[in-house]
Amino acid sequence: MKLSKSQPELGVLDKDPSKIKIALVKAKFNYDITEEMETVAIKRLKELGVKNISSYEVPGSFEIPYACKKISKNYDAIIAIGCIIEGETDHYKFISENSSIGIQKVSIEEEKPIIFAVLTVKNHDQATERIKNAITYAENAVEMACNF
Ligand code: DLZ
Repeated sequence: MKLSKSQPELGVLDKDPSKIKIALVKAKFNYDITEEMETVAIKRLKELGVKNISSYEVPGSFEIPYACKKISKNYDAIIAIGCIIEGETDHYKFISENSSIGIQKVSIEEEKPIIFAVLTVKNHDQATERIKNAITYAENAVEMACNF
């Protein structure tokens, strides 16, 4: 079976990736997943020629928008990394809603690309399967930082 790729390859970039500054804001909650996503994203950023990479940690995905707002002026793009796993209560709903809406709000307000690398999944296996998505998130950050 031929698998279709959901996204085309990285296109033409208007700026040299070695000149851009990228920050990663990573939630520590579900650390085994988010730490691995950070490693994968940084590896891909370096492959694409990004030299200036900074990392920040926050307790959970709920805190990501605030941290992004505080640091946004210093970077060309931010990758917001989190992992929200559905639990037995409604807590995950409030965290995922506020994290996603908050990240988009800060992105528009600050006119700064913030890549939504927050996984919202039903269980740990689903999260593990999606760690590799961090490759695409790194590419998205470079494309947005270089072209906008
Ligand atoms: C409290 C909480 C819960 C239950 N689940 C998650 C989760 O699955 N993923 C995540 O990133 N954070 C979770 N948190 C922590 C909240 O994001 C936040 O850090 C706390 O509610 C403190 O504000």
